Amino acid sequence: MGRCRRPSKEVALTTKTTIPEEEFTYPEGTGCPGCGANLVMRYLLKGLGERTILSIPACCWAVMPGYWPSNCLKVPLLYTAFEATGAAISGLRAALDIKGIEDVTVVGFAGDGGTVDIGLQAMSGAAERRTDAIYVMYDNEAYMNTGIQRSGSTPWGAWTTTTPVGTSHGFKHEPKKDIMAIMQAHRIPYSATVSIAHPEDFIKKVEKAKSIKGFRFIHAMSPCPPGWRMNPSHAVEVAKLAVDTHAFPLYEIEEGKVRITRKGKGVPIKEYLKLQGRFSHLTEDEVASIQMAVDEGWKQLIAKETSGV
Ligand SMILES: Cc1ncc(C[n+]2csc(CCOP(=O)(O)OP(=O)(O)O)c2C)c(N)n1
Ligand code: SF4
Ligand SMILES: [Mg+2]
Repeated sequence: MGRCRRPSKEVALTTKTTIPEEEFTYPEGTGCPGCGANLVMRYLLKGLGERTILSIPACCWAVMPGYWPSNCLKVPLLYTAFEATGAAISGLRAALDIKGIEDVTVVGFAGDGGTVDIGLQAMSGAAERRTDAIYVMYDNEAYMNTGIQRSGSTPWGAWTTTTPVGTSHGFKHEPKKDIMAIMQAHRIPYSATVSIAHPEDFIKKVEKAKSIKGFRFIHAMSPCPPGWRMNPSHAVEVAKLAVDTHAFPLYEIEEGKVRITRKGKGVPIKEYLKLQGRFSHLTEDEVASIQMAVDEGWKQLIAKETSGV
């Protein structure tokens, strides 16, 4: 088995873009077709460059780099236990500091389960200690690697294998945890939401995060075709609709100040939901209640931007 290789013929870009051309991932990872997490890693590393060390806990991305000696990442990677990303990046930073290495960015890269649930305490400790690192949560809204179990980040109304439709409990009845608010409560210097449908906004935020010292947090929406029961070719379209419907608004919080970076078109939420089989059981009334919750969330975000906090 050889090392993964990028095809020799590069596709020429015809439109002008600020996206750096250099790649720090190879395309032959073992992710599913249409995996949003693949693009999250690709854009993240374009923004950070090769002086980066990753730490990844148990999750899909623990498998996706490939089997040794293959490796689809051009940067060093330290695997860690499911709950330990915050501790692992604290240790990496301390080791680099002892060696006097200042130009390397330490990155924790974990799924939603490994962040909002099992990894929350380690991450909270690292944030509270102001560990100089970037923590990226790729959010596919369930425990995908082990078979689509619900997480604290699964949205209200979604089917998962542990919230099966047609039983007495039915689909997920609890709302998604607001991880951005949790991180804001830690008073970290920078946090941002990013989308694979808006790579320029994504990479700009990563570059900004890289330029800031202390604990930075990136929340990346990450469509998952098998888990979301959708066509793999719809991954970027679904990510775009998440922004346009305000289901996943794009914004950043710098030193406590909220700034929305993309207003979205206010498309009805049903357009986002209807491309995903995990929501296909919902009644019109249930879709209407999701619309109300999304509208309320958007109103609150605008109010935070206007008030400056
Ligand atoms: C302590 C511990 N509990 C459970 C597991 C099994 N496990 C491995 S990956 C995973 C799911 C991870 O979910 P998430 O963090 O959302 O990442 P995703 O798989 O969705 O990419 C689980 C439950 C484990 N490795 N360690
Ligand atoms: S299960 Fe989902 S997140 Fe995991 S590799 Fe496949 S598409 Fe990506
Ligand atoms: Mg997940």
